[in-house]
Amino acid sequence: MTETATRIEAIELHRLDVPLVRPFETSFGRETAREVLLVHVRTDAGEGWGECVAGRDPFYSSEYVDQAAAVIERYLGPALLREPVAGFTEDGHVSGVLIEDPARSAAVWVDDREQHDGYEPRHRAGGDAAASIASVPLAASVSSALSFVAGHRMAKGALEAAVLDAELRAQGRSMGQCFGAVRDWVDCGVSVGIAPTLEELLDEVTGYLEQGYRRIKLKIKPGWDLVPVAAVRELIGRDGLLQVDANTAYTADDIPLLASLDAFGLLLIEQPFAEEDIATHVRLADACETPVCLDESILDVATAVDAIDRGATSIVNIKPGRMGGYLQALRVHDACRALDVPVWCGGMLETGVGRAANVALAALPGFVLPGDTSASDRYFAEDLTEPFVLGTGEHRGQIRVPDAAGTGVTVREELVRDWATTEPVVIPPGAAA
Ligand code: NPQ
Ligand code: MG
Repeated sequence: MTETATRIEAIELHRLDVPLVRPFETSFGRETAREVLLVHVRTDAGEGWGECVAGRDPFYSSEYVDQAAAVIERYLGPALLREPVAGFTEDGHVSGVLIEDPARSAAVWVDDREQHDGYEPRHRAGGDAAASIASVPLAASVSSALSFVAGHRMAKGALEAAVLDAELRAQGRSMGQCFGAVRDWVDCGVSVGIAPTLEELLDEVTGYLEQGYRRIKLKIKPGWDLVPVAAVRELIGRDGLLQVDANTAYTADDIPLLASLDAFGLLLIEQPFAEEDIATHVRLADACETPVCLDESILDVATAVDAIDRGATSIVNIKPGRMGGYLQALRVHDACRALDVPVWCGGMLETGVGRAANVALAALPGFVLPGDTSASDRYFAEDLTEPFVLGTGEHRGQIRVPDAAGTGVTVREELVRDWATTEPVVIPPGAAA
């Protein structure tokens, strides 16, 4: 095995159904199982796994899992299997990789020497996306190799995550090391779905508080907002960290109602209006004290910086899958940090594969609010990897950042087989596109 991955040799897609421990209801729908798409890649230096965050239906975002699998199979996968991969010369030697930062229109040319110098992430403070990206040239080449396809960020992000896992495993480095993690444990919050009754909501929240979660996020929608928020605020007390997420369920007419949430001392209001509607988020931010936080609207570093500049968001929810991958998420983190905008790590009901990488990301210095990085058992009775569990004692309400190579977790391949809904798809090299 060589230490440097220079070529993607094979790509396999696995589709499975993982039952949820309880239904999860949001303003856009009700889930009882997670339809998971896993990408398994083989490089010349070893294998890696990535998880696609797209849901079963195009409700949270336009992307959904059948479509993600199709676009990978038809366009993205074959493009990655074509040789040579960008950034590598004919003989497979690393020649350099162009790293673009759309926020600043800057481009950094990273040469051989920088990539091979003993790279010691613990020696920098964290929050240096360019250095992180330069250290994984194969993963860094994925987004440019796939840029010929418009959109489909979640599909692209799954491929990049798998390549990143493979490349880091070959280097013997963890995601936390690569990203510039500054802590070994991260603070965990929990996202609480819309409940059938107020009583059931309070029971569920009580259970999470007993488990140690450090922050509660309530899903809201018109007709399920002021009353549940008031009740949960009363339950958890004045000092409990509480925020809400509307998943685009409101319109400009609701600005007065949303502003009345100021009475409940929320950390933030997440994405009340449509993904494309930055202007109405600006109006709400001007009309209320509670910080407005965008989720669905933030597609990359450029949209993040723009939304911040326009006053639409003063806190950013970072979801790597929604942004096309962890490397773009690092850029968003750095840009927000430079602008003094707090960020936190969102969640997409990931299995251990995606959760591991999220927890590593959440260990960066700009992640100053607890994430939706809940324990595995918040969603699944059995996870696809060793489960993530909340710590105890001083680590109550926290999850430990994996420190083994790559994601640091092992995919239980027998479960991938047992829970499969279709045969694995092997991407043939040199297909369409
Ligand atoms: C959010 N997540 O922050 C998302 C929404 C979400 C933890 O609240 C399948 C696929 C089900 C994606 C449910 C949390 C989903 C999903 C909710 C995303 O907006
Ligand atoms: Mg959200």
